[in-house]
This record gives sequence, structure tokens and C-alpha cells, in this order.
Amino acid sequence: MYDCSRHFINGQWVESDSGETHDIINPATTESVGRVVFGTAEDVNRAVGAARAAFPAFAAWTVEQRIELLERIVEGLKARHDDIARAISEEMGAPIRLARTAQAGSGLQHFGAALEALKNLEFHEKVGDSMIYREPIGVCGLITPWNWPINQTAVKVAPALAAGCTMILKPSEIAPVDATILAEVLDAAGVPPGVFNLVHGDGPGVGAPLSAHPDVDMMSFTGSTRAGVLVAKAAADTVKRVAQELGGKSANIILEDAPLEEAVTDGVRAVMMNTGQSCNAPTRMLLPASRYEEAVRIAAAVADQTVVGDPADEKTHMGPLVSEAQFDKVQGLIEAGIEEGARVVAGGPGRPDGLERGYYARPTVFADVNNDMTIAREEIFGPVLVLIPYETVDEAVRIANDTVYGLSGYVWGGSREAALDVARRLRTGMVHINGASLDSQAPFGGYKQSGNGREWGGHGIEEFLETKSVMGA
Ligand code: TXE
Repeated sequence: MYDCSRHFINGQWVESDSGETHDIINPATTESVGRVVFGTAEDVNRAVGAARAAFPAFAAWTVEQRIELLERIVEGLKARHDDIARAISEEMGAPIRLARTAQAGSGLQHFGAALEALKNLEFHEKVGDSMIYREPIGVCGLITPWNWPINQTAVKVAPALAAGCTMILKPSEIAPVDATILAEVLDAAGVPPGVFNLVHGDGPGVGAPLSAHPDVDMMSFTGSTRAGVLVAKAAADTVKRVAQELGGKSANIILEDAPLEEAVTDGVRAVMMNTGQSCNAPTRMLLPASRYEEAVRIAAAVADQTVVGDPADEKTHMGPLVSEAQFDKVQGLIEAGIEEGARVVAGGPGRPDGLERGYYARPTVFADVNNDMTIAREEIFGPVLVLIPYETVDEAVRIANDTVYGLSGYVWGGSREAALDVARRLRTGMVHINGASLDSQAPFGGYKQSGNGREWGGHGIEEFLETKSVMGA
């Protein structure tokens, strides 16, 4: 059983002010795999106090000291890799193969990327007659969701440490285990007391008081647009910086001359990965009308081949959704798609055959979708792909941009120049051409209601820095 019943504050594992604990549910079995404590505003006060007290000394560390610290953390994460992978698989249902590779691997990758970026970052420069210094912003509140748990904590904790900030992490109450393991790794690596603090709990109980706290200088939030707006509102009175990585409804534009089989296959697999629970999933596939029916056949076949089942099984491609609430939400949206006249060509409502226990959904593909339908507008956060036809490239770009979100875009085409031209017209923070994967040194973040600010690599560290101009220096 996983034990997340204590916070980590000022270098110590401590009891919560509340003592109120909840089960951590394995979504594959619906059984408890551990307990997590729900903290209080008083716990937040203690953690912020510790982070504030630790800030001056940590901010004065040299870049070399911070590099050595990050190197020790990378070693620690490597040593705990299998523990982290197993925890992720059990707390949020990721297939063990995905948990070991992309999920647990991303924590390591982002600490490594922050380390490399730190080696090349300039913390001061001369501009005209003045000196410009870049200094750590101070005490940071970090709030993360459950879908890529170690990835999301790493992309905040690593750059915050690299910048010289102190912090309070509030991980998702649904998947708190690997954040607890991360705290153990940081402690063993020699992070000084108070520099990193972990407070478990839910949004209203811990996230809200942390966001509103007058002694917190910055909030970095990843999660739903709904909760991101609440964080920004709570933070507004204290004028702290708020970085947000929020929802998405990313378009995948397949151009007329794209290798159709490869592009559609890649697009379907990308949506089903992590059971569709990724903010940057390419959930709207835009297809030239002339090749639409051919693409529908390929997409349906690929979705039908997805192996859904026990996350502990090495052969599983897709595990359950994270929770009963997420299962109900996804089922409701699949029903909405049918009611609004879209055509189910793979999957559909209900559970896959033989999977009566656990929050399993069916890999679902909808054809005959127009961009005004609910399933084309809302972030479903489940294994649901919609296929939308277009007549001209201009129309495809218009449909792609016709969303409140602006996180990612995807373009497939026979000509790199033509694909790049489309990429430049998308109002999104990231675009992938012809299946190119994410790059841990390239900034990650969105336009519009997908958030503001950028994470990953050097841009991620800059988020945690203030700029000071000294005239006459
Ligand atoms: O996430 P929330 P939830 C979407 C997904 C899902 C929906 C709700 O569609 O169905 O969000 O999921 C904390 N002040 N995404 O409720 O609410 C919360 O405790 C401060 C998309 O699980 O976004 C957790 O630590 N914090 C998303 C974190 O916010 C608050 C990833 C995320 O929770 C808070 C996850 C508050 N008032 C879900 N309320 C993406 N696109 O990446 C909640 N939290």
C-alpha cells in the first residue's frame, strides 16, 4: 500500500493539520492502493513559511552548485525509475510499458533538459550602459494534474530549482504517489530543507489557499482550463505571476499529398495513447474530402486493433480512464456525439468486452463530424477521435483555428515547405510536422485558453526568473 499520509515540509515528513485521509484508487481494479492526506490552509502556511525562510540562502547558490544538485537528482531518479513507473501505472492506470518509457522516462528527461539548459543560460548581460540581471522569482506554488504525473511535476520542479527558487508542490490528489517518491529523491540528493516542500490535498483545500497566499511570488499550474482560471483569480489580488498549461483540442491536418496510411495510423495511435488523457492529443483529424472515406477505413481499423486491458500486462496499449468521474464524462460526450448525428466507425459507448471491472472505455472514432459538434469543441480527455472533412487548405486552417484552445497542431504533407506554411498559420504554441516528436529543449505551452507561459528546457527556467535592470552599474 502506498503511503501519502504525510506532507514533506522543511526537510521533514510531517502530519497534516487535518489528518483527513482518502483512498488512492487503482482505476483498473477500482480498489484502494494506498492513502493520501488532504491538507489545509494551515499546512500551506507552514510550507510557505519554510520556503520563504529557505529562499535567501538557496538563491545565493552558484550555478555550479545548482548543476551539481540537478546531477544528483538525475542519478536518484534513475535509481527509482521502476518504482516511479509502477506507481504511475497503479495510481492512474497507464499501461506498464508506457509508464516505464514515456511516463517515468519523462521525469528523467526533463531534469536532464533543465540541467543542460542551465549550463548555457546567461544570468546577466550588459545592455547599453546598464547591467541586466536575471534573478530567481522567489517562492513558487506548483499545482499538477494526474495524467502525466512525474512529467508535470518535473517540468516545474526542475526549472524552479535550476532558477534558484524555493517551492511548494501540490500534486493531484488522484495520483499523488510518484510526487511522494520525487520528494524522497530530492531529499536524498541534498535539496536543503525548505527549498522543496510537498503538500498533499485537493484544489479547494490546498490549491486555492496556495494560489491566494501573499507570500507566494508565482504560481505554475497545469490542469483543466476551469481550475486554471480559478488559480489565476485567486492569485490576482496579490499580483503574482501565473503560468498556466491548460486544455487542448488539437487539430491534425492531413494534406492531400500526405502518406495517408502512415499519417492516419500515427494520428489514431497518438489519441489512444494514455487513454486519450493528454492535453496535446491530436483529437480532431482534418482530412481532404477526396480521401475522406479511405481515411475513415484506416482510422477505424487502427482503433479496433488497440489492445485494451490490464495496465500490468506488457501487451496492453490502452488502460482504463483515471477515475469513475472521468469515465462518466467520456461516456456522456460519446453519447452527445451520437445524438448530434456523428457516425461511430469504431468503439462507441460502454465498456470493451470482458472488461466489466475498472474504468475502461472503448477506443472510439467518429466520422461525419463538423466542427460545431460538442465532440469537436470540448476537450474529451478520453480515447475519442473525430474525423472532419475539408475542401481546401484554407478551410482546414480555418477549422483548426476555430477553437478556444491553442496548444498543439499537427500537419502531415508530402512537401515540407507546404506543411511548414500551414504550421505557421496555426494559432498554437506547438506544431508537429510529419509525426515529429516533442523535443525537451523546445518550449511547451499554448496560445489562447490553452494557457500562457512556456515550460521545458531553457524557456522553462526563464519562467522562474525576474529581470532586474541596474543603471550606472
Ligand atoms: O483536473 P483539474 P481534474 C481536464 C480533464 C478532466 C478535467 C477535470 O478534461 O476531465 O480536467 O479533471 C487542482 N485551485 N484535465 O479535476 O481540476 C487539482 O487538485 C487550485 C485536463 O482532475 O484541472 C489538481 O492538482 N487548484 C488537463 C489540479 O488542479 C485546483 C489535465 C488539476 O485538477 C483547484 C487534467 C482550485 N480551485 C485534467 N481545483 C490538461 N489539459 O492537461 C482543482 N485544482
